[in-house]
Amino acid sequence: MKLIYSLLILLCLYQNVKAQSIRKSYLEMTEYEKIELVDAFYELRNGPDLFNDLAVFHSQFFNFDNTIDPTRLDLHFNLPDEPEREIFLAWHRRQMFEMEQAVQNINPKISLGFWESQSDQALDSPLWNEDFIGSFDVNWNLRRNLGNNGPLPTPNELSALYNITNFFEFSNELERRNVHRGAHVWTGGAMPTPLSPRDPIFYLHHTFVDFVWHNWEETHHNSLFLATSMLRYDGTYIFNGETLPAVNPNDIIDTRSLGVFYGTNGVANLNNYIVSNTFRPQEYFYYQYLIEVGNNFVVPNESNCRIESMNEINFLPGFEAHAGSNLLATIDTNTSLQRTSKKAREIKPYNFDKNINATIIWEEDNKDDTPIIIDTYPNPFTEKITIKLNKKTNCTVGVYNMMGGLIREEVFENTNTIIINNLYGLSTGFYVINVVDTQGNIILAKRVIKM
Ligand SMILES: [Cu+2]
Repeated sequence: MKLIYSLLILLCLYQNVKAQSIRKSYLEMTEYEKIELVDAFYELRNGPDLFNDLAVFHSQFFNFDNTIDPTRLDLHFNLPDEPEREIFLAWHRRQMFEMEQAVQNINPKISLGFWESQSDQALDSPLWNEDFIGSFDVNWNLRRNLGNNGPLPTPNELSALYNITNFFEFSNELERRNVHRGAHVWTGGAMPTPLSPRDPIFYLHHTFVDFVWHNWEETHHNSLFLATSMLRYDGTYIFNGETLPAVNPNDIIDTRSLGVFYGTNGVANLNNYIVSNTFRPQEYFYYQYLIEVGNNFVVPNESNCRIESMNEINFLPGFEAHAGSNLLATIDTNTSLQRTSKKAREIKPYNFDKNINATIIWEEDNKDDTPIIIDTYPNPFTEKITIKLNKKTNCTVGVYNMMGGLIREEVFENTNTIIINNLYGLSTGFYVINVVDTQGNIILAKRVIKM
């Protein structure tokens, strides 16, 4: 066990230390971390109940039929039809952060752990132990039905995602297929319903989805949302007396913007980050294995940061701690003690209201080649409109008014860029563009606005 560091400055410790996080597989969490995470979940459930608040919000805005109210946004399945509304990955990232902050208000050392569902599929996996996530099933009346409703993803399904280069295609494939869908349907109970955030496994699953997006982005550097605001995180939502800040989804494409890092296979790299204490008076990074700090990890003057491992912390070239910064690096020897869970567990089950039975209609997992729209612009349009598809196709494009009247029809051959010109003459308002394949099936329908 060695500890190498260029600077170790011990200064004030805030009384209420709060963390940023190194997230890891729950299999890499210490017993202490697991017990404390479970306890924090019980404490949150006992009130004010963030689980219920997130679940109710998530179900209210789950997937809204926006032909009824085109101004209203929703959280899921906007792709491939309406990329300008797409916020699935960013919204759930911010949701994980909200839950993690709530957990850290209870214990600043704890972060969310993730469930790698492409490899961890046994019914007797430690994930479902009564001391861990198994504990909630009966106590919270979640009615899980492990393994009976659909498959978890295969390792190949996961690696196929990493090979996609277009962001919207990646997001769409991730959301609709088994890497995301699998854990929802496989777990059963609340998980395949819009109230899924009531089940703690939701957070271990969506932290995994977030980890997959993080890995993809680190490779492709290609994430971009057309939407600039998000429900709940639009600066108006109040939970427990606090107004949640407005978040532009494009501002959280890098997990570092939230102070979040991922450790895997025994190594956590802290890099390209400036400690700012934006969220926390002390940023606290804990990982029981090797932590390597370098490559533009900066602790500026007057900032406050704590890095803690049970084994080894390496400060590498590129790491900077400026004069006047408060940096504490420690090897933790206490948390290997097996703590007995507090479990101040007043059992407070959910009422199994009818919402919980409103099962999500998951798309069939057909691997067909239906093209998807990756961009439509401008929208609103004035003179012409361009539709970019993810692949070349033969198709007929029809422009319809809202009464269903056909206004324009054009045939396109072997193209992924559809341009419809000379639209000056249309009156302002909504129109629908249909893209029809050579068999006459509508493969895309898209609502657009004439200005
Ligand atoms: Cu969701």
